This record gives sequence, structure tokens and C-alpha cells, in this order.
Amino acid sequence: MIVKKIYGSPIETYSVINKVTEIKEQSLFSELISDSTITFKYKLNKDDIIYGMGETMNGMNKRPGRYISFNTDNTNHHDGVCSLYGTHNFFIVDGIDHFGVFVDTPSRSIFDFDYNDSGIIEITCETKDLNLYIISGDDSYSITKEFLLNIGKSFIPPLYSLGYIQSRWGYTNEEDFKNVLKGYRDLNIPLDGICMDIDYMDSYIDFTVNKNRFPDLKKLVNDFKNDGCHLIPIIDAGIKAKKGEPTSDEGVKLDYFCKDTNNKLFKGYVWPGACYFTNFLNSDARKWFGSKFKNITDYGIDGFWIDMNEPAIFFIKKKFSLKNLFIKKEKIESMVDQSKKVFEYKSFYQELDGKKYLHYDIHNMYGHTMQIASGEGLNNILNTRYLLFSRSSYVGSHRYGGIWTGDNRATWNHLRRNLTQMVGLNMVGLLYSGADTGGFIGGIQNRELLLRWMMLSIFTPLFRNHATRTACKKECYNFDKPDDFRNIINLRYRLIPYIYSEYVKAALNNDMYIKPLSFIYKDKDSRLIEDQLLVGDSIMIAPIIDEGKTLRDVYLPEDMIEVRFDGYKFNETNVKKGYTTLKCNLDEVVFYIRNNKLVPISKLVQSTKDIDLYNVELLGNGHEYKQYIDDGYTKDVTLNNIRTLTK
Ligand code: MIG
Repeated sequence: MIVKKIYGSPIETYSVINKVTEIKEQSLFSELISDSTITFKYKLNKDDIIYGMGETMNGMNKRPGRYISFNTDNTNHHDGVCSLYGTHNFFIVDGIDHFGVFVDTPSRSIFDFDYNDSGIIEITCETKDLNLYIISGDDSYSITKEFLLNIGKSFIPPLYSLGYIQSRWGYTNEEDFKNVLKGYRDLNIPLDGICMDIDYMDSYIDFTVNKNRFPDLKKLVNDFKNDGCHLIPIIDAGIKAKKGEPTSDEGVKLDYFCKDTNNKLFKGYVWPGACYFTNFLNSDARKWFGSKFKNITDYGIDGFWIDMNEPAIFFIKKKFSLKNLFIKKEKIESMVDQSKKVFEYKSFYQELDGKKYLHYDIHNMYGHTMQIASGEGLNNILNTRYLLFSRSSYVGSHRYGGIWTGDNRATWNHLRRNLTQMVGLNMVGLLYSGADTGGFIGGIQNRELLLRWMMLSIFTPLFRNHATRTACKKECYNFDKPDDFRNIINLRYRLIPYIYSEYVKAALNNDMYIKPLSFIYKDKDSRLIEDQLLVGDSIMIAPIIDEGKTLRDVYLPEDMIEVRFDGYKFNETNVKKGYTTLKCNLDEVVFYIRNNKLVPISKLVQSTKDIDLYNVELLGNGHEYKQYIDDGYTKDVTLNNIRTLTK
């Protein structure tokens, strides 16, 4: 059951979509209301585990920790960093008591979970207008499902989005993209997409294409699609402020941009130089922004990623030249440390129905509202499903697209965090998510790390290898013995019938696609496992996420089948419940199939274009599998498209 208590007059955040029973008083937390804040406190029991908080750092168990909801472009994050790109204030206390809480506020708020051994939960909200949702249920899984039911169904991407995607900031022209595709095709390593980063645009202006670099983008897109590869361009939040630029002129004329404290157009500097920021609170502005995607979909494009939408602002007074950005280190740091952007965020307003909101007070829903605008726009423009993933998000963003977890690093801890973040993200319906596989930042080529990371990422719906322009080369064909990369990606493609089916079933049933063990298994050990995941209903994974290791302990809550894949063949072995040692070298991949379950697999293909979802083999010792199946692109996605396979 879910109930809510309303404090003050909260703004619509487009997170909970069902009508929820209102309560006048709540007794779960003690409340302390000051002039400008509300604080909620709850005394924890010794063994309580806390799940949730979406994208945040630290383990699956969020206790102990401090999490500050204040969407931040932090390129230097690590455990202990309190704010990342999204705000997902949903958590569950799992112990003697069992309950879920969603603090629905777009303002800055601090979540202290047994922080400094306090033994309590202490939540401080910096504005007093909010909805507090309390969800009761028997266990963490049913509480999560109740929550998911109330925030609506997850976005369902087109089939190609489940293929492997290569990306790098620095692919500049047609030639670069052709070389990437050729690099993969020549080595028979499957690939379904290449992301276009900001250099495809004309002077970083949204909804434009640089004609010198891409003389015939329509042809390129079409040729690539015929070869099973989709180009996926980026769109940034800031719109270059320049007279004569159509988007800029239109937005000014229609009054869709944010205003500063003097009621003049607000300008912040990002890649294009001075930018305007769309007031996404206004539904007409959202519609307008969404319709702009047509400039790019007209080239045949049907997928996008949206960036810098916290929004990231380098500075608001023209203090530095963007040309020097990568030369003057101290300047870069002051620009990119977005957690210190209080002044910038207090310098502009957003308007809704004639009411002005200081951006700072509603900061955490900026990326979310850009995601809504983009998703709705693409849905209106295209006859088939679109691909969309955002950097910034809020609870509710999952209905319009997915996310990637931002600028991580080529470190083993970031690989571990990719695994733990998937739990929090799935708890808020962000099923189409994943990290920059191999790490966004990282100068030295680390073959082992990339291989191990891929062994995890093949199970996350978004499977993208992305890196910054100063990072080492990370395309698989740039490494020694590319066969090892091919083996792993081959497994991904063979699993696509399963991944697609489990994904769509999870979306249609308001369910999670990735779960922690404890959401299914009630034993003590399952509660403590932080480095294994359940992927869909049939698979458990236990990837090796430590440097130099080929062995690890795996906990099996029940008898399972170990599946070892060498790139071509599957080798199934029964393993008994309890602890076991897994050996996995770099030229093979291992995963587990739960007892009495099945996994449909396809033949080997080079892209999803050639996958035949109707023609699958079954792994595992189950007898029946419910396969979701359609053409991968229709918008008509219903539970009617399920067929039963038997073994
Ligand atoms: O200021 O577009 O997180 O994925 O490659 C950096 C360039 C802007 C940040 C994104 C990253 C992307 C990069 N962007």
C-alpha cells in the first residue's frame, strides 16, 4: 500500500502518476520543521539494510552513507561523493520493520543513513514543499513493485538498442564513423550503434549538423542502417544564444527560455559559448523543444542521448575562453566542479503558469523535464520506437528513456559501482541503463579491465563503450587478441532473445529487470551479497570485478547450472547450492541459470538486424519459458505478444 503526506504546496514533478491516498499525519518519522527546512528522523535497528537511492555511489546497501540530492556534473566521482547526475529519493528499510519512502522534492536534500554511526536516518529537505510517500509491503521486492506500479511503465527501446554500441568523444567526421564500423565488421565483432558526440554539430549548436564533416548525412545513416548500424547523436541542454540561429531566435520569440533575476534572458556558458536554457516547466516549451528533433530525425536517425542537463554550466560571466579549457587546469576544475554551482543556479528562474521558481529550488527536475520533452517529441515524430538515454534524471524519467551513469573512470571500483548502481536504478524503473564500459576517463589502455567490464555490461540493457577524447583508444579492434572481446560480445548477441524478452516483460509488468539476490532469496547470505545480480527471471551473474583475478567465490542460493561460453559453444554444468569457487579466464564468460528456468538464445549474428527471435534454442533445466516477441520496433507492445516455449 502507498500513501502520501503533502507538505506545503509542492510543484508537479511527473514522478508518481497514480492517484495516491492522502494522509494528514504520519508517525514513521519524527518531523522537525524550521523556517526553511524540514527534517525527518527515524531510528534504525542494528541489522537494517537500506536499498535504493537510484544512481548513487557506495554499495547496494546504502548504509552507512550520505547522499545529497543535487544533480551534479561531477567528472571526478568516487565512493564518498554525495551527488551525481540524477535524483532518485526512493529507499527501502529492510529489517525488522519493512517500508519504502519516496521524498518527492526537486530541491536539494540530504539523506544521512547511519552517517557517522548516528544509528538513525536523517533527511533534511531544503524547501518545505514536498510529497512524502510511504509504501508498506511484506518485503523489499513487493514494496519496490508497488512503487513501480505507481510511477508508471518503463520506456521500451527499439531492438537495436540492445546491441553493442561504440562511442568516443572525438569521432569528428564521416571518415571516423566509417572506420569504426569497418574496424568491427572486419573482425566480425558484432555492433549495432555508434554514438555521435558534440563534434557532429555545427559549432555545438543543437539540432544542426556540420555540413563539411558530414556532406551527406542522410546517405551515411542509410548506408549504416543497411549494414545494421545506427548512428546515435547527442543533444545538449544549452542552446547557443545567437541572433540568426533558428532555434535560438524561435525560443526567444516564443519566450521559452529561462530569465535571470532582472527578468532578462539568462545566459550560461557551455560548449557552444553563451547559451539559453529552455524552461522545461512550460509544457508548450517542452513540445517546442521536442519538435526540434525532427531536424535530425529527417536524416533517418531514430536514437539520441541527451547530455549536460543537470544543467551543467561552466560559468555565467565570460571569464575564460573556451579555447583554453584543456590547457588551464585550475580553470577547468572551477568550471567543472558543478557541486559548487550555487551562485549560477540561484541566478535564474523558471516559470510555470505565471509563477516564478528560483531554478535552485527545483534544480533536480531539469534533466527529467528535458527527458520528457525529448521522449514525447520523438514519440510524436517517429512511427517506430525511439532510443533515448539521458545523463540527468529524476524519478519518472524512466517512462521516457533510460540513462547512462555519466563520467566514470577506468578503475576497478567504477566497475564494481556499475554493478551496484544497477540495483538502485532498476528500483526506480530505469531499466534501460548502463555505464561507460571500460571507463570514460582513463589514459592507459587496460585490456583486462575492459574485458572484465564487458563481462558485466553484456547483461545491462545499455551496453556502450564510451570514452573521453583524451582517454586511450578503447575500441575492441585496437587491442591485442581481439578474439577475447569478440567472445564476450558474441554472448551478448546470443542472449538478446532473452534480454529483450525479460526487459519487455519487466517493463510491462512494472517490474525490475536486474535485482539483488535478496529480493528473491530469503536466506541470510543472499542478504549480504553485494557482487552478484539476478538478471531477468532466469539468470544470475557473478562477474570478476577485481584486478588480476581469475578466481572468485560465488554464492548459490539454490542449485544452478553454470554456463561457460567460449565465444561459440555453451557448456552447461550442474552446481550445488552453497559457496563455490568460480574460475573464469579472459577468453571465456560464465553465468548461471536458476534451477527450473530456461534461457532462449539466438544464432550468432553481426547485428540485431539479422536476429531471428522466433528461432531460438533453450538453455537450462526448466520446462517452460514465456517469451515476449515482436518485430522489435512496433509501438504496439502488449502482453499479448507472449508465446510459451517448452523443453
Ligand atoms: O563537458 O560531449 O558525460 O559522455 O562525451 C563534457 C562531451 C560533455 C559529458 C558527457 C560525456 C560526453 C562529453 N560531455
